[in-house]
Formats: sequence, C-alpha cells, structure tokens
Amino acid sequence: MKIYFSGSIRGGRQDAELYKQLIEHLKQYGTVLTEHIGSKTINDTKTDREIHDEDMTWLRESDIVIAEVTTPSLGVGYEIGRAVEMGVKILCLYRNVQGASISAMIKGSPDLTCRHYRSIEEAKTILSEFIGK
Ligand code: 6IA
Repeated sequence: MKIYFSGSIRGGRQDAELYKQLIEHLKQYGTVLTEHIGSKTINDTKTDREIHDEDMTWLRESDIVIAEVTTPSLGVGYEIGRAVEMGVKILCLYRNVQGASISAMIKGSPDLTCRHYRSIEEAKTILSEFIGK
C-alpha cells in the first residue's frame, strides 16, 4: 500500500516531531511516499514547481492520504482537495490546540474522515481502525 502523509511545512514546523512518529508507525502498513515531512532538516534545493509536480505524482499514486491538520497549512489543504477529486481515501487527524480550529471545509467534508486525537497512542488506534489492520 502506498501512503501519502501530509503535514505542514511552510505553515509551521512545530509538529514536525509528531509527524515523524506518525510516519514511523505508518511504515508497518506500507510505503510512506512523503517521509521527508517528518524530517528535522528542510532541504530546500528544489524549486516550488518541482516540489508541486513531484507531490502531485505521489498523490496520484497513493492508495490513502493521512493528513495531520492541527497546524493550518495551505499546502495540506490543497493536497486534501486534490486527493478528494482523485477519489483517494483520506483520513485527517487533529488535536485540540488553543487558538486553532479546523476549517469547516475539512471537518464538514463528507468525502473524507476527520478524527480528533489526544495522544500518539490514540492516533495509532485511529490509524489501525481506518486502515483496517
Ligand atoms: O503550505 P505548506 O508548505 O505547509 O504545505 C505542506 C504540504 O505541501 C506537505 O504535505 C507537502 O506534501 C507539500 N510540500 C510543501 N513544501 C514541500 C517540500 N519542500 N517538499 C515536499 N513537499 C512539500 C522541501 C522541504 C522538505 C524536504 C521537507
């Protein structure tokens, strides 16, 4: 199974360590095409066009999209919208963080699953239920 993990980059990197833990957990279910999202060091050698085109190719190839949407990110929202149009199965995960609330366009979408979690262990349980393993 090919998994597209989506998480904030230019929207803010405060959850990068959490993305890394989720990606490590997801590897047992298949290939995570976007492992760099959990990386501490941002390698910004590609042009924006190259990043966009490469990510769209991976999105088209993917069987599921797992998006951590607590940190608002234009790129993550864009990927979710494109994945909906492509008919890819999508799970959005979010935590309650003071001063942040999830867009109605994500929480209100009937084309994806949006689940709240409080701990990494809870997120892992939601992932195994969603993936069905
Ligand atoms: O608007 P944002 O930058 O927060 O958008 C984040 C989303 O866009 C992620 O889910 C990525 O799939 C995609 N994205 C944004 N920037 C990059 C990128 N930059 N490389 C790959 N995907 C990206 C280079 C840094 C990277 C090595 C960590």
